[in-house]
Amino acid sequence: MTGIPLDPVLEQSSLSGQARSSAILITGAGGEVGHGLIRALWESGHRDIVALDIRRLDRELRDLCLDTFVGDICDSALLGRMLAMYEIRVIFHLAALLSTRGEFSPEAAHDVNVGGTMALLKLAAEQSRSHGERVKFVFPSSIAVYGLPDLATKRSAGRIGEDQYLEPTTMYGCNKLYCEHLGRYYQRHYRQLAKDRIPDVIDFRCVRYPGLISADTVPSGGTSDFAPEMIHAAAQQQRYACFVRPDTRIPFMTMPDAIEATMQLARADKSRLRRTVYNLGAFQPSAGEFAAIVGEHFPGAEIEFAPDVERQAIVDSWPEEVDDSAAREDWGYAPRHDLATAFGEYLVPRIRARYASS
Ligand code: AKB
Repeated sequence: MTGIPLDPVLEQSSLSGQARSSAILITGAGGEVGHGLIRALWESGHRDIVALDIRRLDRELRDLCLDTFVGDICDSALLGRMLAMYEIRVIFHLAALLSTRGEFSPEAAHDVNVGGTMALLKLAAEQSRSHGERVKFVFPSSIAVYGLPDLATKRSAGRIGEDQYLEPTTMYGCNKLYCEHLGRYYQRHYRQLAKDRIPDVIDFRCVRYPGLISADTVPSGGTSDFAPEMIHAAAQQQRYACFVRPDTRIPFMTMPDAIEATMQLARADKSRLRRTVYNLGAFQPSAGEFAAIVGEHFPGAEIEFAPDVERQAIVDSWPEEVDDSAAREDWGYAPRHDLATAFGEYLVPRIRARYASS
């Protein structure tokens, strides 16, 4: 099995005396990344996936899960019910309110993004204490943690390393950055003055995704959404008004590469990980270059540029390119798709097939 090193086993529950199945928990399971991750875990042999989402998962995904829960990640009674049934060994904590949506209700974003992560870190620490093995906590962060002060700096900064320009301008970016720190805290310093402290109680691993482009799902609530929206609109012969200028450049990667990288980091030998947080990049077309390629593949595409000042400012604060050399060196990150193969081998054939059959 090429999956996460974790055998489905039955454990004796300390709470109820009943056997509890070992499980991988995925929060935000119904989102774009959740769709791909559940499928990839299933294909690599996992039959121990427990999914949690605020909405009921569609049938196809439910069938790939050992169990599914519908509810809020901040609901401690729900988390308690889950723990009464399952020994959680690995957590992929995907649930989040993204950068655009978060600016309409920043406090709600904080509740979900920070409150939810805190609840799960606590759950992970308690699980580690109860079954005696460190829970692996895999956390996707984002290029939204960066905050370049102005366009001139963005254009001259080159490839941004993990520790540069960390002054995010969105609530989502602030939340992700803080949760990266919380993960590091729980891993290294949690209850550092307590007599019964367990050192390194969780195994926290984090990737910073760039904008993601999936052939199977269309994002909502993000600010990097202009690229996936553009290609999905063109494939359906719909006009698209792009909300950023044509010269806007940020890093992107395909969804299969994001899923593979996330699983690769989860599987990586801990002794090789020099950091808790890793940048990921793959290609960084400008919005204009992206539109031109969409036009080559979908000749009738009608794309106009109608920048939205506020959303433009958010994207202008994100880097043009990230330095992902640490991920490449430490755990072999190597995205399959560059811009040409992303379109030619993945996006165009799959998106065409998707809308041809709908
Ligand atoms: C967003 O646009 O908010 C997300 C992200 C870059 O993390 N896609």
